[in-house]
Amino acid sequence: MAYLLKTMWRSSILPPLRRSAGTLPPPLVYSEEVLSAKSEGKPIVALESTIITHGMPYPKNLETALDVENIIRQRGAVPATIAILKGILNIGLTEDQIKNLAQAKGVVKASRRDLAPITAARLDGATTVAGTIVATELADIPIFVTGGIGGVHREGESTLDVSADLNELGRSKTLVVCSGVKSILDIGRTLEYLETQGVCVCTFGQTTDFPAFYTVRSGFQAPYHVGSAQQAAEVLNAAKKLRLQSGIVVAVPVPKEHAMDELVIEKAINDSLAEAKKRGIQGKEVTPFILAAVAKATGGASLATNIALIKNNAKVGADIAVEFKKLKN
Ligand code: PSU
Ligand code: MN
Repeated sequence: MAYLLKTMWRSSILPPLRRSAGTLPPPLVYSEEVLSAKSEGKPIVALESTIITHGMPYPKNLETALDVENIIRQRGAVPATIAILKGILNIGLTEDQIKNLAQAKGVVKASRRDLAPITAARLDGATTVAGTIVATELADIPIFVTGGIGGVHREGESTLDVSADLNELGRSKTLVVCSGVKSILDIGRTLEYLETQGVCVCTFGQTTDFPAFYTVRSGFQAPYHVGSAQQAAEVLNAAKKLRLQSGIVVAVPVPKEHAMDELVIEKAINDSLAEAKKRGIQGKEVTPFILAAVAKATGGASLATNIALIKNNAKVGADIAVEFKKLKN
């Protein structure tokens, strides 16, 4: 094991990491594109991979993953899709690696608690928001784009089903761009929990109306809003200077023309939640099950909304990364 880690360290020419004597560097591999972006000081945007393997069906998952990467490139930043391949944490994937992942069976959904066993057993793992944040901290990539983060599930006060994404946000320096929290979750309690964790939640735009993923408004308020990518970058910069070690959520509402009808989505979610309960779906299976059931119940409309919002988030995230680089931090 020690030998493997040493060889990987040399072969991937990692940038220097602060480490104490006697500890090994983390087993990371950078894609060529991300490695040169790092050495040239270009802005980088991290992307998760659970959305590819567990969040969307093939081939839409593949098309979306590649489109999102290209949007980030067009805005002047470099995408780094993150996944574990044969036990190695990959920061940036090639097009072929994304193609394989999009069709692979048996890829493990990898949150923080799954990272060590997947690495030890040399398995493939698709990182959730929490898993991806662990990687972005190791790779020093402060900006990460996704569709939606996990949260407190409905009835979470009795099931204790609270996504590890929220704790990870509480202990990381990452800024996550998303479209808020889906109403498959308890949005109010999710915001309360983020507050407890010290996560700075900002909406992107002129109001503090917190978005509900498929729809523009959830009925809940975020404590802050940022009016531009530059302002978001300034908040990230201030957090860095203050050495807060806790995360920021930038919640971007889905563009109006792609938003779903509130009643249609609420009914689809309620039916899907009832079905999940009836079937006894539990633990990490809950979110993927409900996402698929909602997509089916809406005849694919929810999937189209999901794709539209993540593409829009990619634009915002890339712009924030570009602005963040301009700041003398
Ligand atoms: N929400 C989505 N699509 C997704 C997920 C959430 O719209 O693919 C994934 C993300 O990877 C997120 C994870 O981090 O689900 C949360 O899972 P859980 O609730 O089991 O923590
Ligand atoms: Mn859960």
